Amino acid sequence: MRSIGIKSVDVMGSIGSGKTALIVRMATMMREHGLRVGAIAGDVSGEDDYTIFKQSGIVSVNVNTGKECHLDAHLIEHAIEDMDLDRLDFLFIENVGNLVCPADFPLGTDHRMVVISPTEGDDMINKHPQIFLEAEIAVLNKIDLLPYLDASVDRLIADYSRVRKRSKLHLTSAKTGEGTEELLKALGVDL
Ligand SMILES: Nc1nc2c(ncn2[C@@H]2O[C@H](COP(=O)(O)OP(=O)(O)OP(=O)(O)O)[C@@H](O)[C@H]2O)c(=O)[nH]1
Ligand SMILES: [Mg+2]
Ligand SMILES: [Zn+2]
Repeated sequence: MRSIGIKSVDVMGSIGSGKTALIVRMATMMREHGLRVGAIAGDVSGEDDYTIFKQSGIVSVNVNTGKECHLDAHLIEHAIEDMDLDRLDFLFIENVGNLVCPADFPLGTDHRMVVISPTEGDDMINKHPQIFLEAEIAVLNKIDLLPYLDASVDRLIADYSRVRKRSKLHLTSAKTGEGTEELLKALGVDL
């Protein structure tokens, strides 16, 4: 993908943490700035995320993994056969939601990002350090919900800086848009 001048990110993270919502939010911002954005929707089954991407006007391909709980480079190779990559500037690849095996299967993307949210509790980083080691970008999404939850952001930040020294946990809300411009900067997209 790099060889044809298209930037890409593998979006990993827990189930329901807001991977699709973040991609839609960021892709919309990018498109408003004239960038051409595509997305691959990786799910065990169904077309839910694919349909959301399509409805948001994002060039999209659906990949169902069947019994597998992660995408792999071979699946992506086939998925991009169906995409006109020459017409894209940036490709989001939404991985299957889980914090375990996607970490072990790099897809050849420029960036790897992992998304969690405070509704899963504040022990996700401590329980799944490996994926936070593999991904160079980590996101705590749904921060608009923090006032209603007991999850401690301080604990998540402390756990993250222990796992990945000198890296910063990005705080976002796909709902309000907070933190998404900065997250795009981390992905090399300066709007
Ligand atoms: N309040 C709030 N809700 C959010 C936010 N991001 C996503 N949601 C909601 O959380 C639910 C799950 O969001 P998705 O974007 O589908 O999550 P996902 O990580 O793609 O889920 P899977 O693909 O099923 O693993 C949806 O109802 C979203 O509207 C956010 O920042 N704040
Ligand atoms: Mg999704
Ligand atoms: Zn798996």
